[in-house]
Amino acid sequence: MHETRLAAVPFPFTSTSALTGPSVGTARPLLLDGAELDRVVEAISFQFSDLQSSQSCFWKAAWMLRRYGIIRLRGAAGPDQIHAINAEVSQLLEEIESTDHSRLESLAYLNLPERRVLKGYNQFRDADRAVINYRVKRPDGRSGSDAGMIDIFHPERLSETLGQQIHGCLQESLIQRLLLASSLNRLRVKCRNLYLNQGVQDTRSYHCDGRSLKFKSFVYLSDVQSLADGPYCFVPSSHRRRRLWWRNARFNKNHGLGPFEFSQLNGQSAIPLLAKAGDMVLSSQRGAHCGHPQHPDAKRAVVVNMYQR
Ligand SMILES: O=C(O)CCC(=O)C(=O)O
Ligand SMILES: [Fe+2]
Repeated sequence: MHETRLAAVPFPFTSTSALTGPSVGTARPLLLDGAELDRVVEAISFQFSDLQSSQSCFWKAAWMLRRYGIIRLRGAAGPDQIHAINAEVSQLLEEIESTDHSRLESLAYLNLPERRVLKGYNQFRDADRAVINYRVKRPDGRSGSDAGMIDIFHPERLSETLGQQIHGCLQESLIQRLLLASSLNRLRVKCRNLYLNQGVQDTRSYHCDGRSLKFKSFVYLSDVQSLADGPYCFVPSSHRRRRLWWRNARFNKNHGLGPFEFSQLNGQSAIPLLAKAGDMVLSSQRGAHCGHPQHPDAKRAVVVNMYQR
């Protein structure tokens, strides 16, 4: 069944669409594509409604997540839900891009390119209001800045309507049960985000979000059909490969890179998680992942939920 289909992917993979990047001495994985990609992603895909109605589907999904570190859940949110949330998000985006921020400033921290009020992930995560964080180029010019991305922390606090819609599509109680079955740990929701990417090209390369047990669920609000749309990418099973992590950590230390970069992924393969609006990707953040650089005209919107102990 699923397991054999995934395991049957030949090594090394034949795909040629590796990401290319400017960073010196780093080696990216090959990105699967075509029929090979379809086969691998189908094997880790489940209908969200089957997860709710079938115990065996639920346990299979939990097991696949444990083994591969990533699954795709089709139809976590319905078309009406997605349509409604997108209407709210586009109004919000219009307001962010306008010159009048008085209303937004009264209910959120606005971290705009020319005016930073909060600094660093922990301050954003622990803020008492929503944070609208406009990612900018790094002062030292290093790559991977996600410049141009609007990363909204705690978007559910921006309005009651948006709050209800976000809670509706995140399906937290089922995901928490699934994570318990998969990781044997009770995980809590630590932070919700809304990623708004419009032609973001300088995305951070492969990395993990630390070494502790952490999962993210990504509900796509827009169809992500090709690499140009900037899909989430993941190296299957990398969350459990300690030696791969040590090899990367050693290289990073010797070359002045951060400990959580996956800079040495030569010979590995990654999958871009193409999916439709309403689908959810559930991922172990210990694994090697990145957002693929977008075409300058492409747009992507994702609701993100972070689970930790
Ligand atoms: O933009 C993306 O798809 C990935 C961002 C990322 O690295 C993360 O959410 O941990
Ligand atoms: Fe990440």
